[in-house]
Amino acid sequence: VLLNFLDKIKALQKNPANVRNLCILAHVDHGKTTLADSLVASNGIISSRLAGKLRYLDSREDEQIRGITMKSSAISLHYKDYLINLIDSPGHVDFSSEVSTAVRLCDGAIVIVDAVEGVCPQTQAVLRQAWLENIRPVLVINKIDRLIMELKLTSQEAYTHLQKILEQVNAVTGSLFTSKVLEDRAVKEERAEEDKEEGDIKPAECPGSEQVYDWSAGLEDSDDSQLYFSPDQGNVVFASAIDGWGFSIQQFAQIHSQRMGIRAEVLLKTLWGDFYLNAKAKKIMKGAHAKGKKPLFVQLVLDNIWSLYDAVVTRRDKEKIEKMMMSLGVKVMTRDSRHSDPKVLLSAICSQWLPVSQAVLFMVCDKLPSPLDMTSERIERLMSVGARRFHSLPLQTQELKTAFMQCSSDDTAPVIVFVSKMFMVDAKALPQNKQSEGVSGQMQGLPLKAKPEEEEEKETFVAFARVYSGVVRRGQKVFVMGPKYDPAQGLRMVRIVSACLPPVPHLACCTMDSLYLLMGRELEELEEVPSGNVLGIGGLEECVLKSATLSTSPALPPFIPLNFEATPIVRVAIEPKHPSEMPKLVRGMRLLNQADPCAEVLIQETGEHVLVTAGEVHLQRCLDDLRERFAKIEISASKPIIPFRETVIRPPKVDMVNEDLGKQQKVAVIHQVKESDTLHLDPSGLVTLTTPNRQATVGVRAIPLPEEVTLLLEGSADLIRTLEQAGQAQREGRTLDMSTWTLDALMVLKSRLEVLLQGRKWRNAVDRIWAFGPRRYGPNILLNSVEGYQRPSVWHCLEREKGEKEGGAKAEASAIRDFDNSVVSGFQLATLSGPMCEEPLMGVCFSVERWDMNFPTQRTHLDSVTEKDSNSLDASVSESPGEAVGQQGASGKAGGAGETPSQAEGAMAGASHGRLVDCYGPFSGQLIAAVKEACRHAFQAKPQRLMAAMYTCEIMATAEVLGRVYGVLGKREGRVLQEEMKEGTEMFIIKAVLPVAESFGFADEIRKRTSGLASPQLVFSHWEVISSDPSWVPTTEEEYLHFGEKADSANQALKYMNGVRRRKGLYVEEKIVEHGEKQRTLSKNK
Ligand SMILES: Nc1nc2c(ncn2[C@@H]2O[C@H](COP(=O)(O)OP(=O)(O)OP(=O)(O)O)[C@@H](O)[C@H]2O)c(=O)[nH]1
Ligand SMILES: [Mg+2]
Repeated sequence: VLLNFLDKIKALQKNPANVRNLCILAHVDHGKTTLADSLVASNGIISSRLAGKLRYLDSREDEQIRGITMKSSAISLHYKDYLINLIDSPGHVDFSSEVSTAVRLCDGAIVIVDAVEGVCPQTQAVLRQAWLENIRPVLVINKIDRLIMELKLTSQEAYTHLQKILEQVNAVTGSLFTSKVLEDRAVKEERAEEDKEEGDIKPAECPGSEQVYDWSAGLEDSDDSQLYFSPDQGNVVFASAIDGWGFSIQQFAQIHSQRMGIRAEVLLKTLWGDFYLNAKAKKIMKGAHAKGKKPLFVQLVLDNIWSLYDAVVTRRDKEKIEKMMMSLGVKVMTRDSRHSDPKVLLSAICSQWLPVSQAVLFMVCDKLPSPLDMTSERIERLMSVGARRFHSLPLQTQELKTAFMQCSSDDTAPVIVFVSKMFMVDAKALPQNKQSEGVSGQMQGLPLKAKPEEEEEKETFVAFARVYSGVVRRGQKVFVMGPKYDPAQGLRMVRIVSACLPPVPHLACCTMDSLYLLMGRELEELEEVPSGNVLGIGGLEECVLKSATLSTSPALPPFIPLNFEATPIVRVAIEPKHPSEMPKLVRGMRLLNQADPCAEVLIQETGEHVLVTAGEVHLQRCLDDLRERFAKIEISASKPIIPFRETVIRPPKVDMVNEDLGKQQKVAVIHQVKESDTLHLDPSGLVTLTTPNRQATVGVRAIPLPEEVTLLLEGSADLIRTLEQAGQAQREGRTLDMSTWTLDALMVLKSRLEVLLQGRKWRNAVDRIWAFGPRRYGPNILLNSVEGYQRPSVWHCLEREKGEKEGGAKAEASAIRDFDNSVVSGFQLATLSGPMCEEPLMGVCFSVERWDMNFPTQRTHLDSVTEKDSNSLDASVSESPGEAVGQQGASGKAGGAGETPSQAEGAMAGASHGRLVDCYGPFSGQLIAAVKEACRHAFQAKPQRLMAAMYTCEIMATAEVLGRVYGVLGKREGRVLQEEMKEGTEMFIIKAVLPVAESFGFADEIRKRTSGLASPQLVFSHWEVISSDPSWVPTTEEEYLHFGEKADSANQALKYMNGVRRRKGLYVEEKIVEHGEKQRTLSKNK
């Protein structure tokens, strides 16, 4: 049977017009895997009696136990002469990266919405993901049985309810569409502009061509009729996946047109909507609502279903059931009709009468695009990595677009494949190994690689991939394009795939050892896979980490990176139970890193192995995987490491007990900075510091950035990174070809900053921005306020991009200009880890107000230190901590970060040959250290605060448990933002924010306290200043009464800060306050 099946699938694969690559998307628990079961059962892979109970695609044990899906998995099915490559995806936020891996490989999606819960946060998220990847969705409104059995709605009420749900979903799509139209318009404008620049054909000369010139077209002209979900469009199915039924109104239109003698087309238009049947006149009329009539949908559709449930489940009326079965033409087995659970009979009847698989599969084949329908817009987007524009790619690269569009399986067509993730399978489960098993035990050593037969070699990686062009054959060699590969460069150096490549940056060559058909838990071996199909590829683990672009043509650029919605934020340190097993842990973590799209694995400077995950559930899964699959050892994980940010605020006006502070506060703060002969602090907060060799003095002041500015900087990180790259390119004499869109976005960013930074203090500030940091794009600013020091601002490269003349060539070579980069580096280090607990800074502006250089002898070789040299220094400083520590690795210790300048010193010492070497080391190093220290002290001269990472969550709960939900939230420092009744239900929706630090076990606690009624999903939202001052101690009688001697009951910030310091092995001051009043003015640091 299976062989037949396989042959059939292989034959279908060859006809891309009849291939549908699609994924199932929804909020958690809305019934994706249950629906997938029905579709799988329709192919006889599992029995239809088990459909919905088995959850076949949840192949992991923990998926079955927890009842949630944790990974995307694919299965190929046939329906009529169509091939359906179906991917089930998880709905839990923690696994949203798995959704991204699924969506990328598809052309369409089934979006499921629970009929009771309606549109939930993840529903919106997946709709947005579908939009971003340009794939077309169809809708399934599932769990309609709950409206009957749980909410006990009448058919009429249910109809109103369903209408509302449809409105909600369409509202989300509508807003996505609007923003997209606006974006499209921007692109059109860009094109029009480009054409103008090139000075080619005028509009009048090409009346027939596309209306490129009609770019004034706004929303009103855009065709959105295909866009919305509407039953009469055939893109909505109503279903109860668990009871096995589902229908679209086409089916009912057909049924009733025969029975009632009304044309099917008429019924199709009127079955959904405000129409009713006028029995006397034998006519369908409009205005059911106004006239108080039953809408057709209720009368002809819902009433049938309602009475079936009533007869079978509620009243168990044997006679009635018999009659209904007769009229529906349904026969059931006696063991079903006699079953003690009426649901068994119900689903036996329903799955014959209105089989959900037929309704869904028909809709999918009818409404979703085939691989041949790839739009040129989608292809251009896939190929336009970074800020590059498609039209600036090499011609050969642009020509590949045709290959995508043709989706040809000709031998001449270039092979184009995208791998969206790597997943691990037990080597024993691979088909080639299964066969050998039967023959003899000796054969087992043969398969795969000729490595010694070891325990560890039992698992291999398979790539989750899709062919976009050409035929993929077993044993074929392909290029592997790294994310930074530049086809222009590659084309100059290589032509064809061969084993011995010249060293092209970011390009490798790999052999596809084996090809598989993905069948859920099983894999079937294939010899070749034609264009347009989803497949598994073995043998890539050496050259593909998580995702990759493969091709036989070096002209192909890497696809744009997957769009991940979740931010990995929960980090734990991991240790083997037995220290000797460290190597196994290291190997296991490496495998985990490869197998999980969003988990990050890093080794901190302290030697700790750190795992960063998207949330608690994800963390648990990663730990289980490490224990059972990847490391196969016992491990222990630290408590989650919570990230914090450090910032300064304006001096507060009142203290902890709301008393006016007057001048005292200032004194208390300033005493944190210890003055010495090289360090001076003036009462306004300006810190001046001189290098040990006394050749340079810098004066720095820390200023809190307005909150909106911090937010804007944080949200624009990618843009700022592009700006930085452009600046870098410019300094190296190259140009980065940025798209008009990016340029415009940067101009907008600049002008928004100008608007937000108003007032005397910020005069011309935006043009004086020297750098952003940490890592050159973080949410802190270095400001050039040095009188008489001219340097180009960070926006300099924009002006040039816009075609304006460079102002006055290079800034005149001044003695201090050479050391510009040392100042920036010092700032980068200072913002990477702050003085409170070595966490990154956020929302701080360091204004350099003084920078004096005082060289003992006039240096004549000044000009020999070229721009290039200082740039290479800069690269080593900005990149190495980022790379080694990973995205959020900034929690690393100062010691680790401090290593970087010493490398930098090396580079600089080489560059500045002949410079005097004094006993304090190279001068640039001294300057970096001085700037860093000055920034730290300037920071300490201001009131300091910790910032906590915050989650938002939406909790759905019934009125009875609402109080308990608030109780749990309150205990964990959560804050309710909004509470409202979900329309048409008894449920309340509570929107709240909650510090990540207090979130562990939150979901479990809520679930327990509400007996499983409310289950929140936590999503990282933003950073928030903790209002309490960590350096505060009670001093007055009243404060003692309020907070107790040590004040630790109240000072959450201090508790967090000391927690972090302890973890990092930093000095933690344990306070013994004896005489409060005296204590207050003592230095707190030492
Ligand atoms: N009443 C009712 N329950 C359903 C229906 N479909 C699914 N369920 C139940 O809903 C729960 C979740 O179903 P799943 O199919 O695992 O949901 P899912 O969308 O795959 O969940 P995740 O993959 O974790 O996001 C299970 O307990 C199902 O039995 C339905 O049509 N009616
Ligand atoms: Mg599922």
